[in-house]
Amino acid sequence: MRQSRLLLNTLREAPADAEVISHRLMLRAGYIRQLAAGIYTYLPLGRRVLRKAEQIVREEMDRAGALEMLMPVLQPAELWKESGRYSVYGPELMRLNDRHDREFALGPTHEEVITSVVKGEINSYRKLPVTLYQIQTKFRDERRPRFGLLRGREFLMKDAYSFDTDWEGLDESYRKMYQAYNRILTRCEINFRAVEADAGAIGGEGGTHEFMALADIGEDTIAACTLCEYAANLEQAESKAVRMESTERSPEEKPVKFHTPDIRTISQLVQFLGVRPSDIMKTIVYAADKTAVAVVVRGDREVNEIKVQNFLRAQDLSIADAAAVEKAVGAPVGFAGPFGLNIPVLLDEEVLGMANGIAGANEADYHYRNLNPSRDLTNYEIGDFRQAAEGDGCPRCAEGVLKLSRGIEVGHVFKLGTKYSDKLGASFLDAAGKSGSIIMGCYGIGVSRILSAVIEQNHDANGIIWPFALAPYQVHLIPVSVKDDAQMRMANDMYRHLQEKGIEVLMDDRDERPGVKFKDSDLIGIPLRVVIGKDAVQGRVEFAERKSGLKEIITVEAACERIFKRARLAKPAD
Ligand code: 9G3
Repeated sequence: MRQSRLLLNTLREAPADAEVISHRLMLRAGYIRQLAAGIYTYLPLGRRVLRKAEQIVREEMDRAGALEMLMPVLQPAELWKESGRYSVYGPELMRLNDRHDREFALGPTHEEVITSVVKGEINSYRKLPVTLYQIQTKFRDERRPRFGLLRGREFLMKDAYSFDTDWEGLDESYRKMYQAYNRILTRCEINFRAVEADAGAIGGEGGTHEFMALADIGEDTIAACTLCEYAANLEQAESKAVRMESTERSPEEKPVKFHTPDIRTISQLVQFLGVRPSDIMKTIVYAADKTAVAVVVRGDREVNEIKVQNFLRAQDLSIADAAAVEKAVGAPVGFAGPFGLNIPVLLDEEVLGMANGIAGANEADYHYRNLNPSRDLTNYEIGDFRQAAEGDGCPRCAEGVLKLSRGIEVGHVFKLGTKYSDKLGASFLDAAGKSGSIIMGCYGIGVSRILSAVIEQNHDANGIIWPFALAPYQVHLIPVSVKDDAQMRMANDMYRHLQEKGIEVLMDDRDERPGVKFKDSDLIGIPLRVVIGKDAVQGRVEFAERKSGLKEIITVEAACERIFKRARLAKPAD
């Protein structure tokens, strides 16, 4: 491609509302332009990278035996009503009416559609298992789209769905997709972790994993063990329950109520009593589907609300407001405690091990001390309701500790089970002629989000550093002066020779000052560069690598050889 013919405008500055580097660089380097909040145009360079990402996903899906198809973006509301999700999702589900006033949704995902398709196409075990996938635009009306392609309202997703006759089959389908995801993200040169995750609203009976690209601006937090393979989204992460030795008097003392005027928070209690947070039973009252529930964790812990919500199987969970607390506890916020409380109490397992703990007395301005749960508490349920924290013991191995880091979710795989096939009637007849619901899995990759994740992990002060497999072009060929015949002759010869060998070349044939050319070249991030300058007359060029910063003056032939070698390396091993 001759750059003088390419629609490419680089910008000195990014707009102020572009907060993360990937968003800033994609705008400045002319890869995307915003049409509306969370809605982007891919200019030619951006489209080429997106297509490369798509192609890597497609090749690995095909290699895993999945079959590509394409479903409509426009989905009849009836399907979502049949699955019961039409009312579950609020304004995030973009809805519209057609000319006959019939209700439709713009597809945010395709469980309903694919299940209804498979229902119509498959009803015998002989046609199973099968995994179908598509690469298609999705719509989710995010309340706060941000970070460019990272959280858009219209984005490109690969979504795959597996269909099996039994759970062992689903495990196998899931394993194949899991392996394909490892290959895809490895080929994209993304530094990622597969983490145990929470199935969330999608439901489903089996496991689920998220593929996280490590990045400080990532919205998710990962807890990973320093020694073993354990890694989980913090929403779901477990940690070893730690027994803290109490500094209080010996446990035979009975609970004693004592005056704590206006002392409501953990830190006020610590201040007032000179105890440690871990001596306190932090009690928070929640509204779980409008029912008041008290959750108790040790004072130095946070409640993990996802774990509480999953334990209670509640549709929604929120901290009870002051009035609800007053009503449920008989005291204002800050004086709730598990002792003598007559609403359901969820006790984190660490609290059970506390000796002579301190907790609210469920009476204004009073607390109890010397609480020993196994002796003093009656109606409670034990579970893991705490948020795992940095340095906690790994729940899977003896010595490891958990380290927290941030990640961008680029992939998510789920064992769905029969949630959708039951609802939409997708069943199969087994060898004995018995009918059963097809067992499903679903597997998503944010194809457009990959571009942002890659840039977050591969950039420097001068711009983007594309991995070879994703770069819009493989070589940036830069004649320093387009008015110099020797340089242009060599540049054109090299351009033609490389193209004939199938190398993707962008030649900067603009009549621009060298400084502008090199600044633009660093910004758009093409991995290999050949500069043709005054050494052209001796048949020599400067060969440069964007990532390593390597720069060498070598012959044209040597430069071509380096390029061919790098291109051969990039071909995926079969
Ligand atoms: C909706 C809206 C937003 C959504 C969903 C439905 C997320 C929804 C979860 C999934 C699960 C998997 C197949 C590919 C992999 C992910 N956001 N999810 O179901 F109506 Cl507005 O999409 N789907």
